[in-house]
Amino acid sequence: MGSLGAILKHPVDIYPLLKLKMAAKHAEKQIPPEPHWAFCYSMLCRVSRSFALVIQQLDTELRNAVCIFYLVLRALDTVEDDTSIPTDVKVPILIAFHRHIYDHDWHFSCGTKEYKVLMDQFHNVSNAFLELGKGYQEAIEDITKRMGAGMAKFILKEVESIDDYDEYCHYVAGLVGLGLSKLFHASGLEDLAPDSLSNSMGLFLQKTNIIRDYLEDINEIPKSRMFWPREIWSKYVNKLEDLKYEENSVKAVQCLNDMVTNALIHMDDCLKYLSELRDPAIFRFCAIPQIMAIGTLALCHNNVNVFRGVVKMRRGMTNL
Ligand code: D9A
Repeated sequence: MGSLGAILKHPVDIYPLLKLKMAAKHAEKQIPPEPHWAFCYSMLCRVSRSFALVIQQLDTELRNAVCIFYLVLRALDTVEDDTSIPTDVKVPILIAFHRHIYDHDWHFSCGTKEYKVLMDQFHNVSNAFLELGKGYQEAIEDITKRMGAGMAKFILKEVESIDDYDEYCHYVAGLVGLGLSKLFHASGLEDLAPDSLSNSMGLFLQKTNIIRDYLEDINEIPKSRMFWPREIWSKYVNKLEDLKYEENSVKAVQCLNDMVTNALIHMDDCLKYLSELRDPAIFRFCAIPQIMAIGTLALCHNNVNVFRGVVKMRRGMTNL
């Protein structure tokens, strides 16, 4: 269905959609005029669909820092995900990434499509990074360093126990929560949130994605790594891929519900985190992804279609 058809089927979406579009138009005028900033914001739109709209909520200075943080993390992800890079090449890049962002002309070609453009033109991101305030730079550097080291560790290690699952999610998502809390603090708009609450913000989003993307990940060629912890799925099946076969539907749904329950543990912390924010723009920026995640979990819960095809919420704003 075309996007206009999708909207007309849900007329109550029209007003909020228009409001968002107008806010986005206004926000566009605040983008710094230099070409490296234009590159960063156009990359953000190409790689992130709804995140690009959500980020428009923020004050200009903080928004620039979050935009660069997001692109640095995406670049790090691109290196981690590229299965064609040999481990002995990949690991040193991940570990040194936090230093590459200070280098005006560092780049490493990898990834595909828009990610390849991001990697090839990475100097635009480092040049924009170097224009951020010191407080923002230090927060981004610290998180990039810890995340790169964590990713390197998990290249050789599989997610077996629930502790491994939480540890992996901490590196790739919990640290994003910690970093954003530091950026909010550096802007002077918020107190520094406790690390454990910031961590939960990331874990809740990441675990929701891992649950939703089961089929996409298990069917990927070349075979991608799986993140459902053995400690959970082994209670129901002998091999993780057995969950997708029709004869195991009952077990699969029980396992799915177990995974959903595990993700819901973080809800308490997320609500606490959100309740302590002061700035309304920062609140919306943080709350929107959480609300999408709750909706996605509700959709996945007890739903065998997670193992049959994509279970995705309708995203009115995505294709406009
Ligand atoms: C976020 Cl800077 C993410 N991740 C998200 C998006 O939200 C979080 C990556 C980089 C940054 C931020 C996010 C937003 C607000 C507050 C947060 C926070 O913490 C306090 O992160 C914890 O998913 C990726 C991780 C989960 C790995 C952290 C939201 C997002 N949504 C997708 C939609 C989708 O279906 O994946 O990116 C999108 O817009 O494409």
